[in-house]
This record gives sequence, C-alpha cells and structure tokens, in this order.
Amino acid sequence: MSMQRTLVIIKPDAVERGLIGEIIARFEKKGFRIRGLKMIRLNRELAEKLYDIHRGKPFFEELIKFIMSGPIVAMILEGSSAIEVVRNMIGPTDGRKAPPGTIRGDYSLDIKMNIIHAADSLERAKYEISLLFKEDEIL
Ligand code: FUP
Repeated sequence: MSMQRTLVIIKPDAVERGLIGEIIARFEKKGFRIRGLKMIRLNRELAEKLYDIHRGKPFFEELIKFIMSGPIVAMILEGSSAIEVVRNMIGPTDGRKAPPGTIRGDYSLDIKMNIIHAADSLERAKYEISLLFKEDEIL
C-alpha cells in the first residue's frame, strides 16, 4: 500500500446545494490528509485542460459549461492508495446508478450534475494537481 496524492473537485452543484462540509467530512473521517484546499471558479482554459481527455465527445461542451457555472472546491487528498480509495468512495459516474453509500449514490440523480470529480490514475492526479495548485499552495 503506497501513499498517494489525488485531486478531488466538489462541483458547482454540490457547492450550490451546501454539501461542501459533508463531502470534506467523509474524506477526513476516512483518514485522508488534506494537503491543499481552495474555492475557485474555473475559466474556460482551465476547464478544457481539466477535461482534455473528453474533447470531441458529445457531452464535452455541456460538461465545460457546467464546471464553469459556479464556484468549485478543489482539494488534494493524501493517504494510502488514495486514488483507488477515493474513486471507490465517489462511485460510478451516473448518480442514478451509483450505489447508496457512495458520494454520488447518496447525493446525485444525474450523470452531468454528479457532485464530485476525482482523478482516476497516478498520471492524471499529477496532471490535475499541477493544473489547479501552485507548489506553495501544497502543504
Ligand atoms: P468520472 O471519471 O466518473 O467523473 O466520469 P468520466 O471521466 O467518464 O466523465 C467525466 C464527466 O463527464 C462526468 F463526471 C460527467 C460528464 N459526463 C456526461 O455529462 N455525460 C456522459 O455521458 C458521460 C460523462
């Protein structure tokens, strides 16, 4: 079991619905250390870089508009096997299919407005962390 850092984004729907605290609490209770935390609003350039792998897909433009539609909370979580454990905690993409007990399963009924994003590999985690955090914002 290796220590890893991953990038999580609480999306505009969750911020609007007042779920920031509940979501962060789940990760803290699980045992993750928060190494970086900020509320920001993504511009188009950053949003397109975050979702570069989805460029050209039918839902790309809607996804970009949604992630830019309001403030988000970005955080770096550190812990044992963080990437896989956090992905399991957030659940499958579609909130309707995500099992109860997962964050999407408990708070979302939608595939686009699905509350939360988390990096899905070590390579993506590194890329997404470098996109959203400067060196001196990581503690
Ligand atoms: P995930 O890794 O679970 O966040 O899901 P994907 O990387 O497959 O998709 C990224 C985001 O695109 C999802 F969070 C929501 C959005 N999406 C849609 O809006 N429609 C789709 O059909 C698939 C994904």
